[in-house]
Amino acid sequence: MLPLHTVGSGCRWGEHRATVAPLFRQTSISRLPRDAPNGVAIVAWGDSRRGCNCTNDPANVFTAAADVCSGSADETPWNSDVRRTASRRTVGRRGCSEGGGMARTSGGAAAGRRDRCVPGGTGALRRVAGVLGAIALLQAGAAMSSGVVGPVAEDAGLHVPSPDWRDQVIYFAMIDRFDDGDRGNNDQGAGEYDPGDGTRYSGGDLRGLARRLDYMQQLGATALWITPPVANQWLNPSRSFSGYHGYWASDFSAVDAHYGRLDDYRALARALHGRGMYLVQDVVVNHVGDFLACEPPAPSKPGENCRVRRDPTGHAAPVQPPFDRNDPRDRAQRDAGIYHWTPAIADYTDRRQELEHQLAGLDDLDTENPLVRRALRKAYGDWIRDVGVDAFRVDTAFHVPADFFSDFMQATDPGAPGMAAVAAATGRKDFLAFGEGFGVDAPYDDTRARKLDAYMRTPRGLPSMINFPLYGDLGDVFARGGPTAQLGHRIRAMMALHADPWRMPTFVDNHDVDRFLAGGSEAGLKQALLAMLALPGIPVIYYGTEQGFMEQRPAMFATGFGSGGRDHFDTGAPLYRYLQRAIALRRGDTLFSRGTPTVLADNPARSGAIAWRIDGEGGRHALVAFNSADTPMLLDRVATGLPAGTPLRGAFAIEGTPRDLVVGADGTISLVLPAHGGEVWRAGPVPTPAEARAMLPRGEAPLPRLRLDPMPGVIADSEHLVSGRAAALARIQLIVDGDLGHAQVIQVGTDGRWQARLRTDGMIDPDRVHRLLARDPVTGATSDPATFRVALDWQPLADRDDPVGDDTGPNGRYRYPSDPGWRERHPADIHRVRAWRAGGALRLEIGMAGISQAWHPANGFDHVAFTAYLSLPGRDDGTAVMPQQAARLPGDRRWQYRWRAHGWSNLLTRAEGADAQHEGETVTPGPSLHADAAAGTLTVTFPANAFDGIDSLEGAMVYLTTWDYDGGYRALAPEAGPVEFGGGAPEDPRVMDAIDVVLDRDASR
Ligand SMILES: [Ca+2]
Ligand SMILES: [Ca+2]
Ligand SMILES: [Ca+2]
Repeated sequence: MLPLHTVGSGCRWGEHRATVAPLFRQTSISRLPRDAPNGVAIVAWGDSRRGCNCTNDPANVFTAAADVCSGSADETPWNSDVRRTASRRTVGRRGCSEGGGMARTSGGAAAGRRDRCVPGGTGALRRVAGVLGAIALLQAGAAMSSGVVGPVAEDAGLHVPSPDWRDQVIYFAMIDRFDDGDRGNNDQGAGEYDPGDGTRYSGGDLRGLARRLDYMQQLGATALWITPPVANQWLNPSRSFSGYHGYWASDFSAVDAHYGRLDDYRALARALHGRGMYLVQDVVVNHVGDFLACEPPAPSKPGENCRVRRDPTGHAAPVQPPFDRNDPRDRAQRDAGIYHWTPAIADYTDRRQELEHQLAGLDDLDTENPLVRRALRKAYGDWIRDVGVDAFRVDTAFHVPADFFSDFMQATDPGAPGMAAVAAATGRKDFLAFGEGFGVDAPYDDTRARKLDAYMRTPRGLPSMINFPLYGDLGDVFARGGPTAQLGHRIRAMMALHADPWRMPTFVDNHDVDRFLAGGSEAGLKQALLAMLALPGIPVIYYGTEQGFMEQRPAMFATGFGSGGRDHFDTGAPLYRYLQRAIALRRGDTLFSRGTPTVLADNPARSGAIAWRIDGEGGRHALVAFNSADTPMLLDRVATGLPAGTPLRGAFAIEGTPRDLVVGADGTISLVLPAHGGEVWRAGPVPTPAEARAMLPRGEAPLPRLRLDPMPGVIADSEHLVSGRAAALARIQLIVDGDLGHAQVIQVGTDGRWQARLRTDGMIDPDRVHRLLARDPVTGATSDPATFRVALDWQPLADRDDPVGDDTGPNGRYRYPSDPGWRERHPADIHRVRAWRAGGALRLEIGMAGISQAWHPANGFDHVAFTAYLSLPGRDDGTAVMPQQAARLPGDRRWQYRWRAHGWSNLLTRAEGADAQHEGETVTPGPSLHADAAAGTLTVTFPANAFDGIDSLEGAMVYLTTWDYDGGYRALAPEAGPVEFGGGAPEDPRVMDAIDVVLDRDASR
C-alpha cells in the first residue's frame, strides 16, 4: 500500500481526491472538482501507473488503456481500492471488445473486474492514443499541481450546483426497459438476455437513456431517476429471474455490463446537466443479490441455517469486497460479520425481522458493521464524484435502521466521507437523498406516514422520503372510487406531520406497484396526476405513464419486452400531451411547487368532490377542485377563506376551457363539477369593497325556503322515507352525497311539503357519514344539509362448505409453485363461503385454509388471488368466458359482474368488453375488502349501486375461484416452478379451487 502524500508523490486512489479537491475549488474550476483530481493522480503516480487512468476524457482516448490497467492490476502493489476503482472503468467491456475482443476469463456479474482485454486490432491504436492522451493529461496535471488551472474544460457539466428540489419534476426510468442504445451489450452470454421474457434483460442501457432526453425534457421533466446502474447478479436460479431491474447488486461500484461503461454514464450526466436537468441514482444499502439460502427459524448463532449457492454465472457471492465474504461456514468470513445471515422476513410487523431478515430472500447486509458502512459510503460517494450524480433514491430504507443514514450522509471518515460531504466537494450544497418506505396507510390512518417521518427526523439522517401514503390515497380516490375525504385527510396529515413535505417525492405509478391504469381509468389517471402536480412534493413520472402503459415494466423500445413490437416515444400521445400541459402549470408558477394547501371540502361518503386552496408567497392563492365520480357533483357553499368578490381566474381544466369564478358575498363558492373534472384557478388581487360590490351579482332575489325534516342519525333499513318543506317551489332536487347526476326530482305538494324514498343499500360502510340536501334546480339554492350514517341489517343468503385439500385444479393434479409460501400453506384452498344481503348489497365471507401475509400485502393476504363471477337471475346478457383464466363458467352460464382481488388489487368489472384476455369494464364504486388472518377469512362487500342498483340478488349465482396473480394470472406448466403452478398445460384453466354458490335465502342454513 502506498502512503498518502500530497499531490505529486504517490497519492492513494480514493483518498487523493479529498486532498486535492480543495485545490480546484480555490482555482475556481467549480464545475470540475471531481474530474480534475484524476489528472492529478496521474502525475502523482508517475509513468508506471498512468495507464490506469481509464477515465475522464469524454472522447474515450483512454479506453484502451484499460487493458493495461486490468491486465497489470495483480502485478502492481496497489491496494484493492486502486484495483476496484480501476476495474470499474472497464466493466462495460465494450471498450475492450471494440479493440480486439474480450477473453472471458471469469464471466459473471460485474464481469470485467478481472477480465482481460486481448490486445490487437484497433485496440492497439487506441492504446497509442491513450498514451498520448495520458501525456497531455500529465502536462495538464503538472500545471495543476503548481496551482495553475489546466485545460480540463472538456469535462464541463459533470458537476453542477444543486437545484431547489421543490421545483423539480422527476422522470423515473428503468434502464433495462427504456431504450437500447447499444445492442452490443445486450447479451452477456449467461442466458440472462431474452426480450421475450419479462424476467430477463431486455437490452436497455445508458446510451438509450441519453438519446431520449429530448423526449423527457419536452414532457417537462427536470430530472431523471434511473434504476440502479450497478453490476448485478445476472441470474438467480432459485427464482428463475434476472437482475435486469438493478436491485440485486454484485458490485455497488461498477456499471453493469448490460448498461454500458462508466463513460456512458458520465456522458448521460453531462447531457442532463447541459440541459439544466439533474441525475438521480437509485441506490441500495440494505441488501445485495440472492446468493444465500437461509432457512427458518432465525438462527441462534450467525449463519447456522445458511448456505451459499452458486448462480449460473459461477458466482456464489458478490464480487465486491467486503460483500464477497458471505459464507458463514468460513470462520473468518463469519467473524467479519458483513451479513445478517437470516431467513426471509415472515412477519413484517416484527421490526427486528424487518431490519435484519432477508427482504424477499435478498441477502441482508449488517448495516451496523463499520466495514459495511464504509464500503457503502465509498462506493456511493464515488458515483457522485465520478459521474456527477445529483441525488439518490434509497431503496428499502425501512429495512435499514434510521440512524444508519446519519452515518451514510454525514460520516467524516476522510477515506470514505458521507454523501453530504462528497457532494459538497463537488459544489452540491443540497444533495437530496430520498428513501423508499414501501407501503401505504389504511384510510384515515397515519401509521406509515409517522414511520416515514421518523426517518426524516433522525438527526442528520435522510433528508427526504417518498410519499407512499399520498400515493395510496390518490389511487384509492381516483382509481378505485374511494371517498375523497381520504385524500382530504392525507393532505391535512402530510402538512401536519412532515417538516418539509415539499421535498418528498410523490408518485402515481412506479415499478413495484400495479400501474394506475391496471385498475383505474384514463380520466382518473389525469386527475391523480393533476392532484399530484398541485400538491407539495417532487412529482415523479414513471416512464410509460405518459404513453398509457397498463403493465408494470414493459419496454418503451420496440425490441424490448412487452413493447408490442413498436417504440413508444410518442410525443403526440394523449397522456403525453396532457402531462405536458399539467407539468407546465406547475412549473410555470412556484405557487404550485412551494405553496401550502388547505382542504376546503371533501366527501366522507363516496367518490365526488374535493377542493383545496393553495397559499403562496406574497399573499397569492390558487384553488383546486376535482370530481372523482362518474356523474356531475355539486360543491355547495364552500368557504374559500378568500374575501368576497375575489376573482378566480381559470388556469387549468382537464377538459374544456378553464372558467372564471368570483367568490360570493359570504366568502363561499358553489359550483357544479363535471364527471371526472379537475380545475385550477388563480385568485386575482383582493378587491376593494367597492370593487367587490361591483363583481358580485346585483339584486339577488331572496332565496326560497328549503328545509329537511329531522332525520335519525343511523339508518338500518335499505330504504328510508325523508321529507321536508319547499315553500313556493313546484319541484326540488334531492341530492345525496353531492351526487347531482343521480339527484331525485321530487314534486312539492300545494302545501309546500314533499317526501321521498331514500335508497341506502349502496351505503355499506357504517362508519361513513352521508349528507343529504334539497336544491332548487332553477336558482341553485340549497337547504341546510342533514347528515346520517347507515348500518345495514344483513340477511343470510348462503352458507356452503368446500372440501379441504381439493386445491388441486380441475384435473386433481395441479401443484402449487415450489416456493414454500404456497406449498406449506395451501393459500388457495377454499373451506367455506357465506353470503348475506341488505337490499341489493352483497357480502361474501370466504373461509380459507390459511391466510399468508408473507409479502406484506396491502389487502392483508397474498399468495392467492380470488376471482368470482356473479350471474344474475333472468339475465341472458354477459359472457361465459372467464377472462385470463383459460376457462368458461360451469354449464356455460353467463356472468354479468366479475370480481378479482389479490394482495394489491380489488377490481370489479362488468361483462361489457370482457373476453378471454380482457377483464371487462371497471365498475365503481367497487367492493370493500377485509382480511382477518387470525380467523382465516376474507370479507368482501359489494354496495348495491355497484350492480347498477338491482333490487334483489335472490337466485343469483356466484362462482368463486382461486389462483394467484402478479400483474397477470400466474403461469401454469407441466412442472411447477418457483412462482409457476404445475400439473397442467399453459392453455389449461387457471383455477386451483372453485365453489359454486347459489344465493338463496331458503337454501341457506
Ligand atoms: Ca443494450
Ligand atoms: Ca436490513
Ligand atoms: Ca377447498
